[in-house]
Amino acid sequence: MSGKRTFTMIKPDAVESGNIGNILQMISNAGFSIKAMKFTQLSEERAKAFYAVHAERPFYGELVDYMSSGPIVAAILEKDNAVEDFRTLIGSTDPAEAAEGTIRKKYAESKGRNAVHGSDSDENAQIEGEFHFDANEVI
Ligand code: DAT
Ligand code: MG
Repeated sequence: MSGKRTFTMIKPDAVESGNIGNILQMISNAGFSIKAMKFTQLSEERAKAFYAVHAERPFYGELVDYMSSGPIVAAILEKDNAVEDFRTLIGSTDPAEAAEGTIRKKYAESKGRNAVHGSDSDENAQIEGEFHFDANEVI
């Protein structure tokens, strides 16, 4: 049985391009409800920790610099089959490969600056949500 919650970030490129509202509208239209949300900025240390699973990848330094370069919106979302359905809504990592109508197809600039994060498993949704929110900040 798949879980009901996932974790997302609207990344610095999408905040900078003025698309917070458009992306939240797409998330709402797709049937997700917001259980926690904050406008914040990751320090370099926090970005390193969040993406520690990618520490050995060649793009890690670039990813950490980018994700700490400007404000983000972090949120916990709820819907049946949340993790899988949210990955479908955001589309492929590289917007050039993302399906029509997906958030990344519409708003991402590149594979690195790709507008949104979506958790890849129920376990990571839990871990990533707890990284950003204390229990009393979650509905
Ligand atoms: P996703 O965000 O689709 O789960 P991922 O977990 O493989 O993708 O990678 C995490 C982030 O790292 C991704 O959103 C953008 C960045 N990234 C991945 N592959 C990259 C690459 N080849 N070049 C630059 N950035 C990359
Ligand atoms: Mg991922």
